[in-house]
Amino acid sequence: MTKLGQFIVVEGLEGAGKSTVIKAIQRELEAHGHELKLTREPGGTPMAEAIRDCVKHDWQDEIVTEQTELLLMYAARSQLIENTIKPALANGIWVLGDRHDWSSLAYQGGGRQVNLAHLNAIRELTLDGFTANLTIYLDINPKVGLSRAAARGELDRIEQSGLAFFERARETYLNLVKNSDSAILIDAEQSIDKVREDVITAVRQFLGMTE
Ligand code: Z5A
Repeated sequence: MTKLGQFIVVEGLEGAGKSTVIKAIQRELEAHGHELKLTREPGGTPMAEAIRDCVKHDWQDEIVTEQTELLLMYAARSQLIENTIKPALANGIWVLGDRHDWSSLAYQGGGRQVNLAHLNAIRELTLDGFTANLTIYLDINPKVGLSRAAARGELDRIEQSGLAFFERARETYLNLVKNSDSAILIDAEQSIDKVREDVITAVRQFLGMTE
């Protein structure tokens, strides 16, 4: 029988260094002989990528309501889970995700402060208990993260949400890590090399538990 793949997710605010550490994790997992599928959220299937364009776009005079933003995030997630993540895991392929459900809890739940009962109802509908095996949360002060993101060019619609929004999102992430036994916090304000080193140590520990 094929051994199931594992789902590892990297989470964090903008500029935390997710893209940077994902490359290092990819190398590590492949060196251990795991076939790997990379995903990003929102996105990762043709339809979910179209939703990503839609949700990041600045619609100028048309207000994107909190409800629309929330529903689009979970619509994209449902497409990705059912079409890509679950089939990969069932075939023994590991999945490495750039963001997943915690992003919605942090940004829509914490940042936008959407009604939590509604958020949980949509989560239940979409996820039905599906969850990552390991979440690596890169913790960064939003001022530092946003200045890194801004140095790369113009900020997108969500990135323009203001500091208080990102402070609430960070607070939510910190609570999620505190209450999870499958997540690890990495200090993302350290040098890139030290962040990479800490992340690889965490991944090796996880590999030790699964191999
Ligand atoms: N979103 C949401 O609201 N709800 C949801 O459910 C989901 C997402 C799934 C996705 O945009 C947006 O959607 C995101 C959350 C929202 N928006 N906001 N705001 P994205 O995928 O385009 O953006 P991102 O995920 O935030 O990616 P990012 O800004 O590229 O961040 P990153 O991948 O963590 O950072 P990076 O590209 O690795 O590094 C950024 C820069 O910092 C780069 O120049 C690096 O060289 C530099 N860097 C990285 N690490 C360091 C260290 N340690 N020191 C110094 N410099 C560093």
